[in-house]
Amino acid sequence: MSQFQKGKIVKIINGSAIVKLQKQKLECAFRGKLRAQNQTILVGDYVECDVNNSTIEIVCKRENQLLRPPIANVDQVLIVLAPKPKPDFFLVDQVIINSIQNDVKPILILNKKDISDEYFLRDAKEQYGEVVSKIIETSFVDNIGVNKIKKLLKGKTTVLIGQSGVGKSTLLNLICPDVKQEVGELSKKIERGVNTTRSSEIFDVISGGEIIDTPGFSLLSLPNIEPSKLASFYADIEKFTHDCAYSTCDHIRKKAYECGVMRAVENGKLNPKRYARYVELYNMYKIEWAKRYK
Ligand SMILES: Nc1nc2c(ncn2[C@@H]2O[C@H](COP(=O)(O)OP(=O)(O)O)[C@@H](O)[C@H]2O)c(=O)[nH]1
Ligand SMILES: [Mg+2]
Ligand SMILES: [Zn+2]
Repeated sequence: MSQFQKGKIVKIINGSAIVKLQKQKLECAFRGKLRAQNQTILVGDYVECDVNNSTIEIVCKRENQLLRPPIANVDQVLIVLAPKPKPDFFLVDQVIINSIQNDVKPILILNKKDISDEYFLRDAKEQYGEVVSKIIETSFVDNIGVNKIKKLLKGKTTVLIGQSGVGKSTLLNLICPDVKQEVGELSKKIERGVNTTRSSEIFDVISGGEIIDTPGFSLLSLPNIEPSKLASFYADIEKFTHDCAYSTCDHIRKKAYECGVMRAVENGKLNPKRYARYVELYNMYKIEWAKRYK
């Protein structure tokens, strides 16, 4: 077998990386040359290793890269929501924006169907039906919808995202043979600080594909977007922007006859909660954007 082999970084730990090669996993050091070039190395990167010396020699070109969490070569993100803990839709919106910006497909999982009421399911579908590429209802404790997820994961690299307590570990334990994660109550976990210490790791899915568990969703911060471009990351809003009187319309505090987006809210064609959060995020982005020049 050749001394040099291609592989994929599945985990990074203090200056070295676990690389998945064809037949084994190997802990490798980053070669000095890579450090000198200031080359960043991310979980998900394809690399060439010198297996005799356990070093990473080359980092291959990336297809794409998520910034937060920092992961390379991602096909899709699974965003898990549940009726409990209470969904943070503002974070969901931002994860979706982050995905679209990086050419990654967002998929929404509505978990804990066993304890969901009609309102939770309808509300989530009304908000995100036109925005994500799929919505799947699941119950990980009752094994409902898990096969649908397995099918979606086959042959893909998927990032798993969701607030603490929605059921991510429960899913991983069901579909990843190498995973035995602790499942538990939100409050206990925060006390132990589990979510703040863990780093991202890629796992093999039993039926094919790879899934990446990410530590905490609250770490996500604003991607760098010009405020005037923000609406283009909202599929549900963007389609009404063609009806605005001015091409520079920001869809905020306009008279309804000037703005197609505000008319759509008034006519019940655009979800008012999605729109209200757009306004909030727009204002945050405006402040961030202005700071760039200071
Ligand atoms: N009722 C119900 N509880 C679930 C479901 N999936 C996970 N849980 C529970 O939710 C809690 C948090 O699950 P966990 O997998 O640790 O969530 P994580 O923080 O996202 O990894 C645990 O008590 C799980 O047993 C589900 O489909 N229905
Ligand atoms: Mg967990
Ligand atoms: Zn407008």
